[in-house]
Amino acid sequence: TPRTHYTSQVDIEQIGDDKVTVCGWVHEVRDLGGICFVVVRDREGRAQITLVKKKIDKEIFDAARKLVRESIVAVTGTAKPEGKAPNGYEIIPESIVVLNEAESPLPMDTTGKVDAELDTRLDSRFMDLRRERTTAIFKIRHEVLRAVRDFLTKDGFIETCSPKVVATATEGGTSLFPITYFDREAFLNQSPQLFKQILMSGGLDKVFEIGPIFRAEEHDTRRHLNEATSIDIEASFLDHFDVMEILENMVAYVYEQVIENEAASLKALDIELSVPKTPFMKVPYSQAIDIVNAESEETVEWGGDLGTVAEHTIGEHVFKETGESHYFITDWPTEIKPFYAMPYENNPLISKSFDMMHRTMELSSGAQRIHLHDMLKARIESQGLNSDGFDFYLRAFKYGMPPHSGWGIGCERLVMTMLGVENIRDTVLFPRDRKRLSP
Ligand code: ATP
Ligand code: AMO
Repeated sequence: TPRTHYTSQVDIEQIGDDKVTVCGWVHEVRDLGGICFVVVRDREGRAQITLVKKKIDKEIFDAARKLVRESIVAVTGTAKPEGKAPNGYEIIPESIVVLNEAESPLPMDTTGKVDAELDTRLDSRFMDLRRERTTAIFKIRHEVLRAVRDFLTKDGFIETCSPKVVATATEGGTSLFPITYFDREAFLNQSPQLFKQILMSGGLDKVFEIGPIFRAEEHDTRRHLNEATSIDIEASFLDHFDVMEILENMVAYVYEQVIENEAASLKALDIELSVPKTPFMKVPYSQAIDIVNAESEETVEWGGDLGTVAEHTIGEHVFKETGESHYFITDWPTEIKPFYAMPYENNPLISKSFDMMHRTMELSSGAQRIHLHDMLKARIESQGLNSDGFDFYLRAFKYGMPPHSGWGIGCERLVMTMLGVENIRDTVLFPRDRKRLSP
């Protein structure tokens, strides 16, 4: 019995008396004696199957009453208008084929009536995905990535893939996962950073990548994963201001597209989304620490990193001033940014780097990069790294490397802040954290 329609696609006026077949899960069986309602659920919604005892074949009626919740069925019949049913129609079945019966009791509730713990839901992700809210998050995540690809492709970016098994670290601060690569030590990549820069020497000019990054974060927070999805760009002949503009426009476009194409999912999550206003406010680092020192209990000296309290203080300050959640912190001290960030010519203590922030957390980091070989090598060494390990990278800077800039933004954090999701794990199908290695 091939499916003819998703439950949301059954359009009575168009279909008339033609037969329809919907396939899905038995969401609910309501047996009222003389009448039996079976609700079948698929990815796009639900359909009511109505069986009136007096009007229908006894065999079908008896079989319908005995359907086990969450079993897989294919229902063929004719659709009739019914105002009280989901999507405004009901199906009078001719046949109900059970393709696979579910065991009971179920490992968790899928009706949304009982609020299961995150851990329970993640342990039974296959069941959790049957909840409307969970499906909605992943439909929106799909739309976010689709819109990102669309935006960057239209802007002339080429999608590339970099290796995930690598020999070097790129981002100070977080540690690497070591792996055995035949008889050598290797690591899971923290970022496509070095590879996207090498591609600038190759002349691809503007590239992007959407792929996994691995970070051995020891701590267990609501906003860190050990495997995350990074959206990265790198572009030649552009400076940090140019790529900040690309970033803010991309974020605004992604919001617009989600509003336009995922209205039903937003509704299921009870979210009214508005598009962030561009350009985002730019707060230089020195001003950011003044805000922290004036408006919070914390003191940050020039050159210090910004912790959670600091980020929140600045976020609230910006929100009060602009009514917007997104902003940039620019001109960071060179020493607390990775070696590849370009220092300002007239004041090398600060760099052409930025973080793009949401009121609640960091969303993205980026910079104009050092494109000069000797300067880059010196920066690597001054950060206490052995430049020999970076030979494969440094070579690309010797024979014609254009000036370039780029950024990386975490897909999960983008979705999380957009939807106000409390825990980042809710935006990943199978999250990897300190404790979780399966499913
Ligand atoms: P009813 O009383 O008809 O059972 P309700 O009014 O209590 O429904 P609804 O918001 O209509 O509640 O939906 C109930 C649950 O059905 C949702 O919370 C969700 O778990 C599930 N559901 C609905 N549509 C889908 C879908 N497309 N995919 C997965 N689950 C769904
Ligand atoms: P950074 O280390 O700031 O920059 O990472 C960029 C963005 O990736 C996301 N992210 C994470 N999300 C969830 N869990 C994690 N453990 C995690 N780590 C990072 C965040 C973060 O802002 N190479 C630079 C980018 C560049 O300069 O182009 C980099 O990796 O949203």
